[in-house]
Amino acid sequence: MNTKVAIVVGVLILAAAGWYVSQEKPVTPQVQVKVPEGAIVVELTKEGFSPSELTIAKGESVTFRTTGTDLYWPASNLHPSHGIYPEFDPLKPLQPTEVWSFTFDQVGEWKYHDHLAPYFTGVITVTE
Ligand SMILES: [Cu+2]
Repeated sequence: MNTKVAIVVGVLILAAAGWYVSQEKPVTPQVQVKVPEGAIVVELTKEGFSPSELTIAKGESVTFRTTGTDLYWPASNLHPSHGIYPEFDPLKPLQPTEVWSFTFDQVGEWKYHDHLAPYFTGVITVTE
């Protein structure tokens, strides 16, 4: 192998490494900043969740957002462990600019609250 070939191979390896490093890593799909089109939305307002009672079909998603400027955190009862439907929990506070969508694949009557203001409560009924 002559020097020219060695240089070309070296440059190609560096280019490939650079490309690999520059690839965007996948972001957590849970948290979005925009409400998906056609989404079923529950809004946290000054008065609490709206609507506070909602019935959906199994497999449908609900997108939570807030009208306020504080962090919020919709999550399954019971507070503080969220053990009744543990997946129904973003596991961290949401920025007021963030929305969070959750797909309900279990039939039932799922009570929830704002983990940061647990006096705000709601219930989502999931039917077959
Ligand atoms: Cu909680």
